[in-house]
Amino acid sequence: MLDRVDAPSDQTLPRRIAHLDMDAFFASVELLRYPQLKGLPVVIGGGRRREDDLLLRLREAYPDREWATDSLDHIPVDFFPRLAGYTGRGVATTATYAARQFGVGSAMGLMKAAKLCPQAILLPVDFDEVKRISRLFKSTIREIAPVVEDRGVDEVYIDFTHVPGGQREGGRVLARLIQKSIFQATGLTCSIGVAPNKLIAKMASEFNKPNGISIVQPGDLQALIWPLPCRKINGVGPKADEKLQGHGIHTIGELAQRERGWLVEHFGKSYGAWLHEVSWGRDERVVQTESEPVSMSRETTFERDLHAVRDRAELGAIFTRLCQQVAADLSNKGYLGKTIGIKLRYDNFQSVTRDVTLDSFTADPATIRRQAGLCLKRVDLSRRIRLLGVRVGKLVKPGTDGSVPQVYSEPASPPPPRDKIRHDRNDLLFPELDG
Ligand code: DCP
Ligand code: MG
Repeated sequence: MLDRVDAPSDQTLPRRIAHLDMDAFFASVELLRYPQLKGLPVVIGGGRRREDDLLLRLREAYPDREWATDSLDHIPVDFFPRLAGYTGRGVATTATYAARQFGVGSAMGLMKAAKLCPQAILLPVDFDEVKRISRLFKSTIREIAPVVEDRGVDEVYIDFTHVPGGQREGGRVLARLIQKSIFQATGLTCSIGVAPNKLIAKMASEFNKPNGISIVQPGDLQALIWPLPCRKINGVGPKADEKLQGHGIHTIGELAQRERGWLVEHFGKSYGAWLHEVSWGRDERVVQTESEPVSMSRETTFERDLHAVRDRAELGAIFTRLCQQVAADLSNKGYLGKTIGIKLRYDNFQSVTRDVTLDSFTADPATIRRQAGLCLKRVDLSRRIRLLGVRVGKLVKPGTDGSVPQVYSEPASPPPPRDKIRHDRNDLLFPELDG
């Protein structure tokens, strides 16, 4: 048989991956409701929105006028609560760009924000509206580019490679179309980075915020990526950054100059090798559409490294919560899983995983916790831990393939073979994980 030699195959197209992130998302959602606040410093924080608070006060202040939810855009700017004089323990979830000019930002205590920008307007978050707009902007993108990976309430990855316009000007043409369509559908702006992979796209979406587009080509690594601080890498947190700084590594370029072997020696086999790859801009992860998850997991990096003995209660509680969260994720998306696993990262950044495959499928939090607890007994718990994760894999979605998998109820298999760790000791460390 002859090979086809005509039209060039799509396979020859270079990968173009976009990361899209909404601008000042929670705050922008509030500005849709109160357009009179556009351009002003607004901080979101201090609790959930109670629909009628503002209206009640308005009716008291201006009893001669009709106030309803459709007249919110007539509320005088002076009527909105200000940050000035704020006392309390509230935290800013986000702030408009006008407020950021005063140094106010996400995760800042509201008392500190009040000192920096007392005139800022303080509004609570409306989660229902945030979720509605989140669904709306994502469905708008999917109509234009079908391969979209959901990364949370206000960000997604999009595979531009095979979408019309996705290669033109490095992806700028398609990015512009998406920005325009989202603005038409929601009234909100977003920023987009287009790059050869997710890792760089994620960094690039921040380059021109707000309402910006940044294009990064493979040849731009040295000029655009290497000057950035290591902390800009999605996956380098404050702890890892501190350790890198301790070795005199401040920028991604400096990281790239270290030998892979040196990084592995100091940061562990998997994290060290990963650091090396990312510093050279390499990342092969595909854009994972929601329809076919391979596994679901939850993990958390602790505020401080925890020890299995000294922080037993705290660690046990976190572990249980992770199991409950994974179980909830499974139920919410309608999945059951067969493989339960854990991941630990020690204080020296070395990671270990353990898993067990059950005889039948489950989404039951207690079962997941029990099995994950057994996995935990197979690892070294004498060292301090910086990260803990729980994963459920081998997923099925009952009803999608005509078969209904049996739901797991009781342990069907004996505990996995014991390895060199002393279990009597770990039993002692995590007695509450046995139940
Ligand atoms: N958020 C939160 N707590 C944080 C950070 C963010 O609740 N510590 C919420 C509020 C943000 C939303 O998540 O509006 C999205 O987070 P981003 O980091 O994307 O921040 P913004 O969209 O607000 O701003 P930016 O324009 O920098 O993306
Ligand atoms: Mg955002």
